[in-house]
Amino acid sequence: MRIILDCDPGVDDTYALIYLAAAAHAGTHELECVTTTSGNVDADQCARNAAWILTLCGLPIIPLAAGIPEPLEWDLTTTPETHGDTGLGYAHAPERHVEHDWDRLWIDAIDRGTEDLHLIVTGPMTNLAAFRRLHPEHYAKLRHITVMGGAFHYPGNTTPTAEWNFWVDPHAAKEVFADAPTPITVCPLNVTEKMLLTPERLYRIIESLGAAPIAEHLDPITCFYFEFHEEMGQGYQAQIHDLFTVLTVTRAIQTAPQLATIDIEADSDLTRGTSLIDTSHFWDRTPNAHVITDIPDTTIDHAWQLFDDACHILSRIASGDAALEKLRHLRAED
Ligand SMILES: [Ca+2]
Repeated sequence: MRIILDCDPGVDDTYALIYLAAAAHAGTHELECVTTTSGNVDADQCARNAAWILTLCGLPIIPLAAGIPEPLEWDLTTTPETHGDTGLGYAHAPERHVEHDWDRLWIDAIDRGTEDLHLIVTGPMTNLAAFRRLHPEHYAKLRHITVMGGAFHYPGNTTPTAEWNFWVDPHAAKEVFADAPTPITVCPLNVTEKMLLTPERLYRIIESLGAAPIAEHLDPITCFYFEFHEEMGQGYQAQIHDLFTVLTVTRAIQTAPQLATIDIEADSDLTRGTSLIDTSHFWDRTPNAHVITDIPDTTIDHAWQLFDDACHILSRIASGDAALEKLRHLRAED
């Protein structure tokens, strides 16, 4: 499986990047490119953050570019109170040059074939909507798309009814779902909030990361996020939405999505970003989404174990594990 990750790191995006970096090292999945969207912080800062996280995970050469800087119609809102001033809690990525050829990276990946190509969007859907407008023929070729967003018959995390990614750029989400090239897999708050990271889990993860350079930064990155959740009355723990989303794509989390039609309110001040689901054909429209609305707790426990295994891989890479190095050389010769 080849993956494009379009993200806005972001603390929970960071965990998605760590997992995909380990999967790339292990050869189970190929990370084609990482692009960023404005959401938690602006797209350029997200790109600096993603580049730093990938470097700390031993993947400094993944093609990476910042995407569209503003939502389609609403002004950009970022969330320093949730993810810190620069998006990574108490940690700060170094300055670096940022490329902006994000759509070229997507086109190159699509031109290499779309049967095994998965686009994962863990931020607002601005880039995907822009890509539809800019490159409709390539957009139509996408076969596998998974997004983190929405809340269906479930409270929002930004307004009483809206989830953050859909709220930041509701027009982008609305536009994409109105013309989806394939039913899009949707990971809403209903399930992503269950991917709970506790301090105990974090310390186990840091131990598993061992000598991997990301290990020493994960505590300052995550503690800020713990504190935010505690201030919101949710306890000293954190919801790692984007890791859940990536784990469903790689089948580390098995799900039973529901085929449905979804739509997003874009213009209302009151219900901006609210997602609606139609499973009873009220709208008489072609289904445009596979929505995951339930997941057993045991599945979540297993998913954290798999993430822990991924962290062990990064530890082995950092320690110069000979067997993994041989595997990488063999792949390079392919
Ligand atoms: Ca995100």
